[in-house]
Amino acid sequence: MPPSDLPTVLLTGFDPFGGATRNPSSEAVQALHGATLAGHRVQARELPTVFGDAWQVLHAALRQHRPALVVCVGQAGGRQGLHIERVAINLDDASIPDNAGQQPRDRPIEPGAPAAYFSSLPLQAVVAELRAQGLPAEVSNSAGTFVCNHVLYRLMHALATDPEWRGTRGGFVHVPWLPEQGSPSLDLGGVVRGLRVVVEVSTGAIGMHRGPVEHTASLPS
Ligand code: PCA
Repeated sequence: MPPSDLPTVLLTGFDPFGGATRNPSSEAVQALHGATLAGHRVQARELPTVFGDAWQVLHAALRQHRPALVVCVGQAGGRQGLHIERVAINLDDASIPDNAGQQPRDRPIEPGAPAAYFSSLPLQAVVAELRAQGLPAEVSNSAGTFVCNHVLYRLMHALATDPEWRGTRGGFVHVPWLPEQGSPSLDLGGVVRGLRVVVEVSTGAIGMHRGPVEHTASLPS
């Protein structure tokens, strides 16, 4: 099968924010752009670290590529290992300005929509496989209240409510600083290896025997 006939995996990272000059999330997904992974073709995109705009770029990429799997990736300085996010909450509350100078406080993302959505990645299986391959990883119960949570919420809201995306899996991975950014850290090679595992497990290619698939229902509003 020529590569263009393969189902697509969409990976996104963010541009540097908060005065940083690098963001490992974007560098790692770009390293996988064009790869064939677990029978899927990888498309990578950089999202701006900007409330609203980040979702516009992701939504356009969804419409262009119609992926079977979407994994958004962001940097979470101070965290150790790969954090596979379980949930996004319906709240923007920024402790620093985004890259457009916006700093929403205590603001719902989608007024009237559910309080939260769960990721539809097989969280426990992903973490088990990452650890089996020597990479530090855990399930995280908070993606924060900055742009990463905003993007995960809007992604999962779209996947849950728009019949166009029925059957598409989505989720979010936070990655640590690079060694030159601070400690704890993970080098770029480790992040890239980790994302490959996330895709392989989430597409069912490996490791599903290691843990249950999480259910995907949203919480009641
Ligand atoms: N991390 C931020 C936004 C962009 C990024 O890489 C976050 O955790 O919200």
